[in-house]
Amino acid sequence: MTKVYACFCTDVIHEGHMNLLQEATRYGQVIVGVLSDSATVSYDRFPTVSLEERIRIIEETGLVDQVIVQKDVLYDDVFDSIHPDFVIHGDNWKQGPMEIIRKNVIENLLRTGKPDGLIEIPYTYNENVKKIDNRMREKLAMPEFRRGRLRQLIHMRPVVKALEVHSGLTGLIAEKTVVDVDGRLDQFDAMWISSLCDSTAKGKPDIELVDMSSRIRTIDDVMDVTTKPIILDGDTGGLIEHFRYNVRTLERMGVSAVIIEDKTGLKKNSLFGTEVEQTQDSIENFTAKIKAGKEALRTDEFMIIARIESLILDRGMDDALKRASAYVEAGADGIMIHSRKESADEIVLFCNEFRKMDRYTPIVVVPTSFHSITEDELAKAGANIVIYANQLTRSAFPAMQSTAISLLKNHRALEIDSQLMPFKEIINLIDEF
Ligand code: SPV
Ligand code: MG
Repeated sequence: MTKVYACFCTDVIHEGHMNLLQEATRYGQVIVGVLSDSATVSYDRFPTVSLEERIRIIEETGLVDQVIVQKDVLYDDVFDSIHPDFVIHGDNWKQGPMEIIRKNVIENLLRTGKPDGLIEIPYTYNENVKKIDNRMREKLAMPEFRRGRLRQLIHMRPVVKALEVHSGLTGLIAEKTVVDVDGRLDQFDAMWISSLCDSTAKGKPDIELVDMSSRIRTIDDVMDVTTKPIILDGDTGGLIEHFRYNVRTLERMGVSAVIIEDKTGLKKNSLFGTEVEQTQDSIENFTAKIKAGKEALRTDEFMIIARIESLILDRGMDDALKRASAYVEAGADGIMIHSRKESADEIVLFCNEFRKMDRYTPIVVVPTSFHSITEDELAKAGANIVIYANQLTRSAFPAMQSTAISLLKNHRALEIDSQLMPFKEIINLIDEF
């Protein structure tokens, strides 16, 4: 019998899906592939219901002969296993990132001798569908749904990629940027609220001067318009007595992790290294801080990640590894190892050595100065989270400065205009409810 195939990555069935399935039944036996969790996360948003539930809602439409799990956003495996005669999809995939999926389907249809096998039907996007879409996004943004997702992503992604954000707008860039590279779709998994960039955005130095109330304000701005998990750069974590309260607040807000660094006294940014005076905390005090934070938690979702500054402060690999063991022993849910060398050698060595003693505790790295190593190479070394900690701020600042210079030099806006994004495009980023 003729087979018609459709891939679904939805958590809710609406009239648009029903129309598509009705149409599919006209062509033959209907097979639906429900996109797996990890494939969904790689190109769309995090599912709000389980894979089993997503399969169940498709079966309940009564219009489908068979449901399978599609493990990749591209259709090669589907063609090899199911041999569909037709693929049906809404015409919304003709533009934007989904274009490469459409191209992949067309290539597969040609490869399997079905050049007329593509059925595209007008995509349904009315007020009701928009409302359902918004509701799913709002659910993902709720603290109880957002908080645990970092832990989940660590198991679902080869490496979790976090982008620095310090405002609603930068949050939207992290949330919505999707690219196709070499025929695959990719996007950021999480957001990093950097102390350096949050301070810089306020024109202040990165010395814990921007206090927790202000950092919370930034988190709130970001949370208001995004759904992805948030990792907060918690500086030194401050006094143990304060850290307890702050952990409780962050957990309640739906932040997924806080990373605290083992420094004490006046904190300076790590990229200054030993050029400025910086004091590393004692293992004893820092482990007490980790323990106090862990005791304050009310869920097992929130992560307290301990950041080791031994390589930054030229204290050596042995010191870094000794601290890593002590911090994990104290309850740290992850280890961040930092370096300001251009070569990633010491980071890779740390990861390799740490993995010999600990196979599972997540490792976080921040490839700012060792920027030529790729995410794949870091993942192979044993890293689980890669944070792009300041690149958005460093690209925005020179762009804004050159605009200011051009306006002053030319006494008008004409000369710079071709470099500027039309406001309409910026507005498109912003959701209206
Ligand atoms: C930050 O982004 O504020 C960090 C990472 O702490 S670094 O600037 O590299 O120290
Ligand atoms: Mg910082």
